[in-house]
Amino acid sequence: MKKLCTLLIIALTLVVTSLPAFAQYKSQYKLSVVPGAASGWGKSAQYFTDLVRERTDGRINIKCYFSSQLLAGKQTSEFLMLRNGAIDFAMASTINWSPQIKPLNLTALPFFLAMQDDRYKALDALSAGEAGKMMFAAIEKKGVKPIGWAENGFRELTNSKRAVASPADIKGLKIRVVGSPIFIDAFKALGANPVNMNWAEATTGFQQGVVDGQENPTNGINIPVKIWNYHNFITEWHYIIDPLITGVNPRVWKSFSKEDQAIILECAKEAELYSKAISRVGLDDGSALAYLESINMVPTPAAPLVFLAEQGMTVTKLTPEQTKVFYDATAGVREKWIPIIGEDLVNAAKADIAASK
Ligand code: X2X
Repeated sequence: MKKLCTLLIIALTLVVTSLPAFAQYKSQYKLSVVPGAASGWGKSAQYFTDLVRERTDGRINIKCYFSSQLLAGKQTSEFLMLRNGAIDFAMASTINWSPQIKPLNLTALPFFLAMQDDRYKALDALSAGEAGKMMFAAIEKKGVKPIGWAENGFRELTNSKRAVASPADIKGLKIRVVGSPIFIDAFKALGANPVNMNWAEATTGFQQGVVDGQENPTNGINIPVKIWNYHNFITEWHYIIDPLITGVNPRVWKSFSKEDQAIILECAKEAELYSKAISRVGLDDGSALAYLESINMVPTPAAPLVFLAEQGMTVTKLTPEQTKVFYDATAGVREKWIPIIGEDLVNAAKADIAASK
């Protein structure tokens, strides 16, 4: 009997010590997404988590929670919940984290990227460059591990009242914006009447006519939510962009083996390519479509502006001269926000963009 017990203990010890590190992994991890599953952002998060599950042979099983489910609808509390471990992962907009991390307002500086020759190239240069490193360092310092970029998209204005091609046209319009202060400043500078509203309540607000308009990306949000059901006018003004950041709670990140961390980073990189492509298709120089064809994942519609016109929307595309009028009208907003974001970061972004030309 004693012998049997000893053998059993030896056997058990052997089993326990030979168990790989993933024995301590959770059976499921939670990833937060603010908009719905049908958004480009939702699809990007699903793409990322599917890849991770597949490449780790199911060791890391991440479930996407869409529509701000984990946030009780309050999107600007996401960063704090991820930091304190209530959430394990998030694919998050810089906009929703910017109340806690001021440098993330960089890409929300009105018309800063819209004024560049190639706004996508400029964005890629800054996110892959020194500015991107500084933004990631700021996130890490505040207690979340950033592991990759993705993209919601350049944000375009829609409204139910009239075509907007100049600041005079937007004057007096009630526009729903996210609860991040730079938006209030930008829309006030244009003479509009900005109203804070969580995305979770926004479509009901559009339906009830509580606001006249809103701003969100064409491919990523406006088409998936069928914005033409509420608004007949869209202005492609590219005034800001919200890149997305995939982030992990640092304790969760440390619990993964080095090998699994490497796999997750690789999946985040591929999700970035996919996410950028679905956000840009039909709106860039054709690179996005070429990439989606190469991975056999071309979405419909692939020509978003034609599609929106077919749904009855009046599409106004600003000329560089018209963009410049908006740029000048928001000079005070950039002046106020550059010191809050950090002069160093803004200069680093300008240098990254200049070096990419
Ligand atoms: O609230 C929005 O407009 C959305 C869904 O784009 C963000 O979360 C930034």
